[in-house]
Order: sequence, then C-alpha cells, then structure tokens
Amino acid sequence: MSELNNIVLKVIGNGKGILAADESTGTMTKRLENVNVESSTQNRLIFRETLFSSESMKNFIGGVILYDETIKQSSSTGKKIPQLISDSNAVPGIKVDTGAKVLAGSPEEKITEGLDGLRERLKEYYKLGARFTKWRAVYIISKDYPSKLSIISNAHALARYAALAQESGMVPIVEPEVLMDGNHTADDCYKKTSEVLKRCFEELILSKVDLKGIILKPNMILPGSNSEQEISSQEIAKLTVKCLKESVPSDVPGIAFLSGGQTEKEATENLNSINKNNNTNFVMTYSYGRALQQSALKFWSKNIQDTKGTQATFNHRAKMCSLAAQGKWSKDIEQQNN
Ligand code: 5MM
Repeated sequence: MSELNNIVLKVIGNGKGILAADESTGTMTKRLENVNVESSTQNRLIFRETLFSSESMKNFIGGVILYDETIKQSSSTGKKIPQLISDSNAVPGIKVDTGAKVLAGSPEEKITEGLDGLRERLKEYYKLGARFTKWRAVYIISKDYPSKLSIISNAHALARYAALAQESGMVPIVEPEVLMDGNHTADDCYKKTSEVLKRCFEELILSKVDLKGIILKPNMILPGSNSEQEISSQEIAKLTVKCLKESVPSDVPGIAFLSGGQTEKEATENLNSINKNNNTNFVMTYSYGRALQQSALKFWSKNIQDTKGTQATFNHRAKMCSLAAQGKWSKDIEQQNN
C-alpha cells in the first residue's frame, strides 16, 4: 500500500472524519462577528486551539484542515499547532488554494487560484507538518450554469494542484463544490454534480494523479436552499450514492462530504442515511466546517472562559458525525447524548 493511501486511511478510516477549520481570515471574521466576538488573531487561535485540544480529536477526528495563519501558530502551552494535532494521533492538513476569483469570460462564475508558486509553498507546508492538502472549486447552479468553461477550467486547476500535492508527498483533498444556492431541484443538482465530477476525474487521470492517494470532498445531492421541493433524507442518500457510484472511479478510497450550509442535524442525518445506503467500496465520511463547529462557536461566544464546556459541545457533534459515518446514528442517540 502506498504511503499516500496510508495517510488517507489514517484520516478517514475507522469512523473518523475531517474537521475543516481552514476558514480564511475573511470568512472566520464573518463567523466570529456573527456571534459578536472580535476577529483578532488571538481570538481565532483560542477558539481553534480549544477544538484541537478536545477529547474528540483522539476518537472522531482523523485530520484537521488548517489555514495558512493557523499552521504557523503555537498554542497557549507553546506547542506548534500541527504538533498539537498530531499528538492526538490526527493528521494536520492545509488549504493551499488562494481563493475563488471572478472567471474571465464568465463573470457570474468563479475560478480557484493558487497554482503559481504552489510547488514551493507545498514544500514549506510539508516541513511545518502537513500531510494532506485541500483545494476547493465552486460552481453555481442555474439554467445556464455551471458553464462548460467553469467545469473545464476548475477541473484542470484541481488536477494540476492534486498532481503537485502528491509530488510533495501529501494527499490532495479534491473539493469540487456545487453550491446549494438557488431554487433548483435535487435532480438538477444530480445532473450538474455528475457533469462536474466526471470532468474532474478525466483531468485527474490525464495529470497522472494516483487515485488511491486522494480524498474526494463533494457536495451531497440536495435541492437548492430556495427550492420548495420536499425531499427525505433517504432520497437524498439514494441520489448521492447513485451519483458518486456513476461518476467516481472505484480506485478512490474515500469520500468526505462538505456540509455546504446544511444545519448540524441535517448534515448528520443525511450522512447517516448515505452510509445506510452505501453499496459502494468508498468510505463515506465528513469533512465539515460549519456542521462541526456551529454549536461549539455559539457556546464559546457566550462562555469564552469555559474551555471544557466548549469542548463538550464540540465532542458531542463530532461523536454524532462519527456515528453517522458508520450508519449508526439515530434521533434517539442524538437526544440521549445531548
Ligand atoms: C471551512 O470553510 C472553508 C472555506 O473557507 P473560505 O471560504 O474562507 O476559503 C471551506 O472550504 C470548507 O472546507 C468547505 O466548504 C466545507 O465547509 P462546510 O462549512 O461547507 O462544511
């Protein structure tokens, strides 16, 4: 088994998943201001350190995606952040794209940037302790979108990034996120996501990326956030599994979903249903940002000194996600453990 595949299994095997704590400063500022906390370097570090030193890091979190600011910081006890994460037997990872910018030729859409100088930055992140990386492409859905231009250019960038990440000895998380915004149906999401994924894998294969050494981070198949379509978790799961089975080569070891604006409970219930319906060989787990952190952030914002309480809130969410990653979550367990 290759070293990259070993890293993948350490990050997402055994019912574990990924904590996406790679919010850029702009996004983190929005999250903190939303709960009336000042977005200072110190506050961003305190909240993140609180999560990274929680008990769930040992049992439920196999990897943490960091942002450039965080990977270079030290904890209050003087430990480097990547070391704090590895001490719990989780793997430190790093977001390496530099953000989504307006796509020339189709200004409604975005292209993710960050390829210039990437090889050198990857070397630096490896030295800092990162063993996996992340790059996120975003696609909008409407009648005319995503355009062919967006699908082709974002897939190309994802593949060039993934090849460079593997060259540097790190696992690439490939994140093509078809956004939930809009009033489209789940069927529209299914069709557009299939098209996006198929093109991504064509490019990954063309770039000679070892598919056994990547993690795919896709969206679930959902109706748009403004759609009136009623859909059960069971139906979401069936559509999601079918879409991935048809569009993702079977060499890919694992899929770690993004939560994309679902509530914590929705993201947990849907992941659980996906695992109950998983008739593939893919590990299906979580790489959640908001759906792992929301309650903990809310609690912390009102009880900034209460590290244990914040960690208990986070531990609960991480445990529920881990149960869902094994198809063992239920509404009763959610209640009992709360
Ligand atoms: C944690 O948020 C990441 C994005 O941050 P920026 O927009 O500031 O770059 C994001 O890539 C995240 O990893 C995924 O979208 C998953 O997060 P959610 O909240 O959708 O689970």
